[in-house]
Amino acid sequence: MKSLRAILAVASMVAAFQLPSQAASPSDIGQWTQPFNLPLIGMHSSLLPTGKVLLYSAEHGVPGVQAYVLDPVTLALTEIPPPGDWIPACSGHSFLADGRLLVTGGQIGTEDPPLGTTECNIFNPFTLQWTRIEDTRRGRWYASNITLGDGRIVTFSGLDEYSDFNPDIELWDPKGSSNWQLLGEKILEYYPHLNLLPNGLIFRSGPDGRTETYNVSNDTWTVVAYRNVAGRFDAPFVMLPPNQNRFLCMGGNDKSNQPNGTAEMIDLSSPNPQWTYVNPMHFVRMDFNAVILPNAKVFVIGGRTNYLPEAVYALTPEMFDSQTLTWSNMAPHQIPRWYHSSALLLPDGRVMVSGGDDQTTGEIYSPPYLFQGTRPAIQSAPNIVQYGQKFSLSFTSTTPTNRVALIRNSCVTHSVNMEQRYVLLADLTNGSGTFTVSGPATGNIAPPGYYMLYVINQNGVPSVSAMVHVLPESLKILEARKTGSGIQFFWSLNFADATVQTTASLLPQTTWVSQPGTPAIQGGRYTLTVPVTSNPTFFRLASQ
Ligand SMILES: [Cu+2]
Repeated sequence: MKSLRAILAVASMVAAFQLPSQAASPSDIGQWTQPFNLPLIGMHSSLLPTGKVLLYSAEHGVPGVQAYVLDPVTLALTEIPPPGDWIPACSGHSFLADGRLLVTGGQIGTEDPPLGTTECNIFNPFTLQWTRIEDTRRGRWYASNITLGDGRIVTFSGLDEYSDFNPDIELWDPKGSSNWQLLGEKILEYYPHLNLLPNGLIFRSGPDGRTETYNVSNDTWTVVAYRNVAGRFDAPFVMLPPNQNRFLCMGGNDKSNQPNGTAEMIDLSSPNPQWTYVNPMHFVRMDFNAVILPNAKVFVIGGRTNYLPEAVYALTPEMFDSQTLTWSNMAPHQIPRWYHSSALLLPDGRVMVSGGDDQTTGEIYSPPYLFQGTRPAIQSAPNIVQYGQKFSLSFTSTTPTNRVALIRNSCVTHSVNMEQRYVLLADLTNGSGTFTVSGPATGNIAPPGYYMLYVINQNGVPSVSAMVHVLPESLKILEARKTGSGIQFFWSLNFADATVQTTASLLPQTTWVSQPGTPAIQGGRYTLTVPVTSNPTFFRLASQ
């Protein structure tokens, strides 16, 4: 505690130094809420399909293991204890197509050097339950997950149960019966920086300087280019919107624990892709986060500007303009957000940051666009968006041209956001109205799962988003079986949030009643048995 007080004293000096020299308005630099208390440090943050945030952690400020679901609007908390003695801190995670979060590994005890567990669990955001799945072959502490275009998940790297690097590349198939399937072996640094490319290859852009693609179908790695800065450990990476072939890396350290502030970009669609420097950040940073905003800018938040002999914190976030490639300082936050902090975009366009070792608080940031006039408002959007299929979207906007974009729900830890992805759908003219928009062409452009659908006006002001479910197929009952007590329905694995509804007659139209019960998974499909109380009764599936 003594050293922590010293650190906080330094931090407050830094805060004073970093304040903008002249009073800037929220429409230029945004605005923070007051910090609010949390019962844990926000080491792992995942935006759920319900718009709530799953937070979990262990030690580093609060003894033991903690997991909570936070409503980012009311700040209400629901405790969701992880099962058994599983410690999910320092795990890997990514979303399944049905909105459940698959978590690989974590920690065994509090050993140093750390030991990785083989245990894996799935969190269901609709029932708020953890379910254990197959263990990985070896332990994974600091592993990265990635969701493929067909909804399968691959996990890479981490330390195993003996504290050795785990070379296994393993695949989990929600329809499979032989999980985890070993795809290949390669020693990779902790928390590899992975993005799915539109061509289906995985691009690994760090944290070390050899950047390369991985082909899941034939276990082939191909070097793309070497970065100018070899080591960008403890730093985020971004697939730079709106083009899914441009990548941005910034800050980090080369394992010397001295951070840098440089930034580099690569365009994989060029004939000979090379990393080139762009303008550096105004602050050197390590242990920070990068959040893609609906206006296609990148918000960089937190980190340390110095490590030894005394940690110094960056309290001034920066905004990267993906068009002009320039950085601007934004409003400072109050609490140091460093190692074990996390930040993610909320459905209303704000950004939540929480954690950092010993920091049991969160703060929510309203970017400048929330002070720049009337926001577009979505009047109707579909629940389900299918690949290559047109859908109808109604909204109001005060500007003639408007953009429609999807941003995939984030899950982030240790500076690494394993899901963050911006999908441009349309640039529309004619202001307000009802428009026909096409869904993403393929799963490699938008892996199946939940996304925030935003309408962004020509000044970069976004609507509140609509949560949409991007899928290859629509919601339908696949099979119904008569049982002793009623009818057992089966539907596609993609719909964890579906419920069976009944009605007594279709004409005249009567109320649909949701049937009680939690769907079970059986043979790779969801199922629920509904008692038949009247005859005739009509059935349908409904999703949130
Ligand atoms: Cu850690």
